[in-house]
Amino acid sequence: MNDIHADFSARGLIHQTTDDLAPWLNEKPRTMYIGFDPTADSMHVGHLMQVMTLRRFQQAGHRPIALVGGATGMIGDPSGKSQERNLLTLEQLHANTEAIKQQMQNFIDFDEVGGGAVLANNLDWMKDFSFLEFLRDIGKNFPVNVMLGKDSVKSRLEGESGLSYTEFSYMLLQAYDFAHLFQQYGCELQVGGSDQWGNITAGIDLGRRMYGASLYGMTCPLLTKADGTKMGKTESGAVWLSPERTSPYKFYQYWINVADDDAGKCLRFLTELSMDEITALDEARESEPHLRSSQKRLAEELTLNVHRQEGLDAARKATEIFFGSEIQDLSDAQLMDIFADVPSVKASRDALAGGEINIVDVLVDSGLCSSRGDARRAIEQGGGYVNNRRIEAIDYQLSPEDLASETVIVLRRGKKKYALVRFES
Ligand code: 383
Repeated sequence: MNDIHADFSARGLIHQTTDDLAPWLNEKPRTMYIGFDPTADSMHVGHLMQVMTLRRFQQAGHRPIALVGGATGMIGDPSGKSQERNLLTLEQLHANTEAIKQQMQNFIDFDEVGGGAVLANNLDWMKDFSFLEFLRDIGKNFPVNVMLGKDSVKSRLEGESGLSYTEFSYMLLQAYDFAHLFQQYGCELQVGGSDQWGNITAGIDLGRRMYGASLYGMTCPLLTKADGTKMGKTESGAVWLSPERTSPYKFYQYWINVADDDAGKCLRFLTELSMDEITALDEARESEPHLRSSQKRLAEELTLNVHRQEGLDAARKATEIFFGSEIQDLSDAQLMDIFADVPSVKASRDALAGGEINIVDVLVDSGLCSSRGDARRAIEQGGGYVNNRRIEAIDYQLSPEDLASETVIVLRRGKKKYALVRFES
């Protein structure tokens, strides 16, 4: 068993703990859990950090439980949320739960025989609980004054939107999970982001009252940028782990563009690179920042981990294309992903098949050149490209063989100005 506590502290992964966990963790293999509510059909970068935490425990010889909150997802955790949430439909929740369970298996090995990792769903033990039973057996253990003192509740009562009885009750469900997992699996530690402290300590109290158990809690810092905003957010929303929501290329690009000030934290929190390698990268960021070796390493490592070799290859290929390498054999979807912000024009497929489309005309029609004279000069000076291949002749006629994907030809003028021509019948 590795000294996981030492590794966590070296990485800055420990925000708060209930006790000094080092001797306890180093004594023998322990069972611990982290919960994830199925609020969407994919996890995002904030979740990835915690999935990696589970994986670090597993690799150090402990037993992780990944809990997907089929029941808690029906309610919605008020922790860290300034407003009451909308309820998801049962169909949505079911689909989301299945999707997240599936994703979880890419990171944690649940097949290990005998005492291996567990994938649990709290709906399994909550669905048969009656309301009266729950109030009598669980609710009785919760002093309301203590509940009112939790940050998740206090901040809502102080804010404008208040909170419903339903969200107020959320912490009882999460607390009961911890007690239940202790009973069923001997789980003694719950981990989460710092937003989860109140729920975790609620579970520790409940475990003591119900079973006389000594339970432990640990929180990790939230993954934020140097400016205090959340890491893993773009103008168009979260950076997701599912390739349908965030393509491997976009995912890769996100990490390539991380600021120097944030790169060290990302390497520590999200990757399994050794601390030696990470400190060497820290030094390289100081001495040769222009090489962006941290960002490259981060993007490679995370894309490989989340999207496998295939996703990393696609992301690399797309990046090379963006920087000018020849484009061929892509799908429309891949092209649109790489050139999402590039203007496009429509043209006739029949005209393409008939060899009726001249390079000079299409450079003008696409808006890349202001006139036929301008287009001719661009080509003569070596600045006219089809699919990143230089076109030498001003009488070049486009043909279906020039299609880079099902329906698209990519035009370029000079170093960086792109336009897409979509051929529709
Ligand atoms: C549900 C039942 C449990 C234990 C935990 C839960 C979920 C928990 C929660 N977690 C967040 C989520 O689901 O809401 N109440 O989106 C996030 N986590 C982790 C981590 C984090 C938290 O899944 O800080 C970020 O990812 O704890 O916001 O018995």
